[in-house]
Amino acid sequence: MNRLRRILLYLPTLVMLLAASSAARARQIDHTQAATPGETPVLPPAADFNRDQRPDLIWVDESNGFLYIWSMGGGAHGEEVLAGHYIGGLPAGWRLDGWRLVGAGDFDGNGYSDLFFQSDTGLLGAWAYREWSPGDPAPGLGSAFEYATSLTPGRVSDPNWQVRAVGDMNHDGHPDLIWQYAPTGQVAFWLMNGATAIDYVVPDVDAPGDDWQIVGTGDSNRDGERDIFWQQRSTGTLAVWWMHSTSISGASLMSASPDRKWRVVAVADLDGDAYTDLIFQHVDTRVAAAWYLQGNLVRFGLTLVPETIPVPDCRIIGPR
Ligand SMILES: [Ca+2]
Ligand SMILES: [Ca+2]
Ligand SMILES: [Ca+2]
Ligand SMILES: [Ca+2]
Repeated sequence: MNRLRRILLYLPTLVMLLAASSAARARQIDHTQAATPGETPVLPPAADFNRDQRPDLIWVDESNGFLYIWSMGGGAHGEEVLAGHYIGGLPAGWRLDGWRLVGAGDFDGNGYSDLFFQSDTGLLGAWAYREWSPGDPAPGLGSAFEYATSLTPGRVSDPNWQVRAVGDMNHDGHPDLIWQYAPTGQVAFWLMNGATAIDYVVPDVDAPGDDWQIVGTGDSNRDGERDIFWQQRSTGTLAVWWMHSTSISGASLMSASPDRKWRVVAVADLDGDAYTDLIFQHVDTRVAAAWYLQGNLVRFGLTLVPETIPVPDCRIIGPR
């Protein structure tokens, strides 16, 4: 890589750092804003299979591709698991092709959370869920797998384009795809109508480099606009892009960042204060924890209850 290109790639990181220092001053004001637990979140949970308006966390057992949820919402801050459910398994063929879950959202508009997948070869698909009925697995879940479909277009020719998060950016009720180009970190959006992409947007900002990964989307500042959360892989450093639809209106580092072994694995508003929170899992111990956010301020952190499940190949993979 030539020197100029290297400098260009790292510029956005500098911009993020500079933005962070001014945001750190603004944070003094943010401190005075108390969160309001119990207030109805502006954005509905991306994954809410039992439709209790509280977020679910999605697990995969990598040994067999089975998917499970933790229905969250217990404890003082929603850190406690209320119930766990099996929600489906990746078909063998899909597993062979290296499919991975890339996000959740109600793509067909039936009021039930659905799942989005991408394969290592660039194929794109979704699973639709419907109301649970007698005879379906997982009684008590409230949802049942209905059908799998390809998205349109059904693939990207370069699998380095990876869906990193799913969420409705442009307020039309359809969850959109948030992409990154792995080698450069370049961001792009596919605006969806159900399972069909009807437009794409590349935000007017330099690519942040391959070390900065989008780890999820949610509302960081409670303005009803969906924001984008970042983690730098090599350091664990956290950042946020505040968005207005698909335009970036601001960027900041978070007031704290974890050790790089704590990976953000899901993004959801656990305590229902309408500020989206970050869920981490430790790479080695698999312990899961949450940081409760308000803008770029990390208010406090808790380990989830239980803090993990004792199955070696299980890890949290969403929603993001
Ligand atoms: Ca649905
Ligand atoms: Ca949309
Ligand atoms: Ca926002
Ligand atoms: Ca919250």
